[in-house]
Amino acid sequence: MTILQNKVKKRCYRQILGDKLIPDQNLSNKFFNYLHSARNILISMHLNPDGDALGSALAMSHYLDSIKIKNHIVCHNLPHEGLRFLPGIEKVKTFCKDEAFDLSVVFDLNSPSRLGNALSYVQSSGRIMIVDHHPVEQLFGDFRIIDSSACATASILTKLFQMHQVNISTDMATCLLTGIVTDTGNFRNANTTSEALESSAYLMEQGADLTQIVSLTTQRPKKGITLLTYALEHIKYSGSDRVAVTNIPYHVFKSTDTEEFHSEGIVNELLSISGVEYAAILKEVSKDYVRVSLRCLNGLDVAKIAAKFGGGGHKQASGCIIEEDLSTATEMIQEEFIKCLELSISKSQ
Ligand SMILES: [Mn+2]
Repeated sequence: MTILQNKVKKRCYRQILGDKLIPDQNLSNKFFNYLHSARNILISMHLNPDGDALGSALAMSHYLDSIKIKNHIVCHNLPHEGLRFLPGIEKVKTFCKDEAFDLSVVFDLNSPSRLGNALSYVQSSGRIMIVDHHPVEQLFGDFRIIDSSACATASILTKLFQMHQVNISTDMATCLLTGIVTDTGNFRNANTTSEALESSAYLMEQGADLTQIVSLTTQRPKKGITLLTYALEHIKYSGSDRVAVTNIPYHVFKSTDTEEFHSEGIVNELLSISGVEYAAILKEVSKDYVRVSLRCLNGLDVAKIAAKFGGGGHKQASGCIIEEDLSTATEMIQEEFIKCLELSISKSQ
């Protein structure tokens, strides 16, 4: 009985996928033509790489290895501890001695400024291809596949592989599914569309272990719990408790011997508080500036606030940097949230 059910399910997924393959076949053909005619490919992504950027980059590298095309992965930062389980992660470097790349493929990037030190490598290559799902901030590259309705860059890449009938290995599937899992917040964020689930189901069929990926990407190191405790103890509520903002000062990072990545995901805990619509965490990772992560409920928009401070991202999850002291920056964000609340009240009246 169970076996029969599994069979039915599998066939069903393939049918759905067969009907809904986007981007179109033309784009996909071009994409693979460019890849296959290159001899030495540079793979890159945005700085402070997340699961989606790294997952997509590594899946591409595994694919190129399988068809014997030389490739290198260069990123401004090395992957943080929480993502070191990804197969092939040791390939990610912050520099590359290699020279002439005839092609760069850049993932999860909507502005060249977010390449950091990898920009010069990318610019020196013959052709630049971009695969991304963010709203474009600054047009970049010679050939772009951008779908801002996609839950993750990894999900666009999964579709491209499917359209080209690429044999997705277990390692590739693990990398791609990690991208989808992390960008959808374990299938909880508003971008968890039926397509996100279809792609994920397909990747599980190719051997990706969802349970293991979720547990590896959500586990916090002990040090991270110290930061979480601090952040939760210092939440400031405003706007009739519809706004929750917290911050972590520089001295707390120092005294707990932690880095920014240890605080990842804390902002989501703030948004999980019942009644809270807008949430932010401000991290004084350097004495010179404060890094801000913004979140809001579905239907609201924090990307606008991030843009005011020169940042960007998605409507429900954005970030920016503020060059002020921690308390001033915290007040500035609280004020922006209150303005948003007031605007929504006046609109509804
Ligand atoms: Mn992404």
